[in-house]
Amino acid sequence: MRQVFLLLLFLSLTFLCPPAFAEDGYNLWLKYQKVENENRLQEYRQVILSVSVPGKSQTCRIIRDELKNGLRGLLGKDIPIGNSGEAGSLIIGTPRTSRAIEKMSAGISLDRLGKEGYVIKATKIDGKSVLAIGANNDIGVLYGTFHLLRLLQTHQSLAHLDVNSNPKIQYRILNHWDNLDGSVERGYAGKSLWKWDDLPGKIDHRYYDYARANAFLGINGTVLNNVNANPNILRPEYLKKIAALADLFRPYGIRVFLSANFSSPISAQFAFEQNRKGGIGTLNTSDPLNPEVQQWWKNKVKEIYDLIPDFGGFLVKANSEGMPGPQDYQRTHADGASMLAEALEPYHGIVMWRAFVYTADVDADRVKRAYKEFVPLDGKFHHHVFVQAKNGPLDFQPREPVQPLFGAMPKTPLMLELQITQEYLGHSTHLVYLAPMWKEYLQFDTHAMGQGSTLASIIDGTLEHYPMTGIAGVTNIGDDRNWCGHFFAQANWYAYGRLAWDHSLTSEEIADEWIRMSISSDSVVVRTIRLMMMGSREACVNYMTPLGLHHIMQADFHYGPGPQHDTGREDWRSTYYHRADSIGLGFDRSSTGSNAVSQYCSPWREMFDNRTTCPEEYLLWFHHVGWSEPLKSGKTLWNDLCAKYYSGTKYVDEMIGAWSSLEASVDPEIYSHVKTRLEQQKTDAAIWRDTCLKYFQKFSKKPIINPFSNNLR
Ligand code: BDP
Repeated sequence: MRQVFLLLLFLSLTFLCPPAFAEDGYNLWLKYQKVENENRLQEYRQVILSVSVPGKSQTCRIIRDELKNGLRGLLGKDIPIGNSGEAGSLIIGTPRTSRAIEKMSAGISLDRLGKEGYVIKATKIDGKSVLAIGANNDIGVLYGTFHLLRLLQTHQSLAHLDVNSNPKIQYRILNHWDNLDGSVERGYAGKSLWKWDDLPGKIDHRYYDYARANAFLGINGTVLNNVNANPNILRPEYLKKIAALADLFRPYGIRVFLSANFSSPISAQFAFEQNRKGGIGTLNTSDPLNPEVQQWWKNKVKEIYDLIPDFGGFLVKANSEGMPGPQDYQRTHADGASMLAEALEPYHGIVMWRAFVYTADVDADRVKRAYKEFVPLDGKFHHHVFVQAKNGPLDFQPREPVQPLFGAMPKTPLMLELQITQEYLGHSTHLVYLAPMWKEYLQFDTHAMGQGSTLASIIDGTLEHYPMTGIAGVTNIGDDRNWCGHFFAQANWYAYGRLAWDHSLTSEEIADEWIRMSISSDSVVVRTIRLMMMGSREACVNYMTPLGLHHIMQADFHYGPGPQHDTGREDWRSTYYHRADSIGLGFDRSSTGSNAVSQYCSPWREMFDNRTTCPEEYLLWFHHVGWSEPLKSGKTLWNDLCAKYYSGTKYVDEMIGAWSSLEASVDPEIYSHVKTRLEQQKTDAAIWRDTCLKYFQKFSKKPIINPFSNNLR
């Protein structure tokens, strides 16, 4: 009897009194902790007395479950949730599912909300004060519900609420670089989430939580596999597994896409005989102009849609880093992409064709190659094709100038590819908040159509009126218990999703939301952590690659410094990029150098070209600068370089100090997890600084100066 009592006591303590924090980070932004602010709690309890979510769809069921769970946690009590009738102080639905919403929509038009938008309004229906969430479709209602849960989790007032939200970008996609063997290319958070051996029979509960977390942000598509695509993903046995995931994600508004290998139609036997990479078909070619190849893809696409009626389409890395592509048959990227798009068009599927190409014959300067290959193809792609380009012309470096393709292909919808996983920014060891970096790109004014031609306005279609718009983020998600390895890396997944929905949000706003939902709403905690996060990317640039340096990391692993690394390929070795010599440092891409500046619109072209007007954050990207030349700081290049490296590592010390000051205010498990990683970051940032400075010193022959201690080394 006593044992039973103890067991009951244990169970009630475990399940009825959730800890103040979900210590292991599993719950992401879905923690739904009880609102600590007493005034707010009372306000919420008065406004939300009962909820009505009519509707029979799975999405409506999901909304009811999420609200039941969320409101119980936040309000600390059970709120009745009805699924029919109109009674409720919180009414949620579409004009089709709810008469009250129908009445409300007579006053405010829901038309302009489109398929995914929603309104949240404190209003009167039939003389009764209610809070209403209305949308045209269940998915919009789900997004509106998550918006309300965000407001509650961040303790916002509900009085006079009048929210009108509509995504600025249509395709908001995650790109998983997950391999079929469970490994994740550039993944630093464990193995792949997708348990291929268990699917389709066994469904891991995490798939639901993945879908919830993404729907919370409005992410509406996911590419399940690596761009270095294994053709086997298109075999019937895998398609069944993929269909199981698609079924599960559908009610959350998430469509499934796949990376396709361009050689898929080729038979393995033929490939073997030819000593090339083969596919899963029966043909001996994958030439996009070959009718048999075209038919093979049409059949494959039909097979996919028979299983997954809302399949999104293909992501393709072709003729890049050893991947097969149309150029193997002297065809163009447009030929290859359009052939696939034709097969997908009847089902409304799309192709995301990557512009990450850098064939050496195109130009001696690697960063010019994508532009040179793709701009001449503008207007030649099928209308279901996106060209997907990384934010910079090289490869997700801590800082690059913008990829000049943006603005140069007005007839082709360009999709922006960002990297959430920190391949070049300290993996899941370094605390680096990426929103400020993404904002730097999104707000960059390309001047493609005069002033105001921001990258954001290009990809959201407002500038060039693209018929479809999209953004992709290479995920940092794995099967680690906390999903992202570093607890703070969750903020990058969060920020990507929020910016994909609304790129006008500020990095600070997004950080605030994330901190409040994930760590604490205490104002000192929020302020301290926000400050840590906001400067963390610039610090990373400073201790890795300041002043426009790039690609000087360790070969392959891409974590530590490797200013001398030589992988044998000219355009992969770091000396190719930094060009340190006895005179100075940097790659001359000016009009008298590689002339990469010519790919930018005026006035950037001229500004970048001129050593004195080139923004210093890109200085060594565009210029070879003498060691003793003065910079804007008044210091010589060499001394400024030292100062930047030291300021980067100093920032990590400051983050450690700031984090330590919060020891008593944050969950102990999260505290020590982050503390340990910050200490490692400190060690590794110093290695970056010292390795790079000592290496460059061999050329500059000048003393290393730490401006913060006046030490000479
Ligand atoms: C590079 C990565 C490599 C990817 C490639 C890509 O190092 O693993 O396959 O980009 O984007 O940054 O295709």
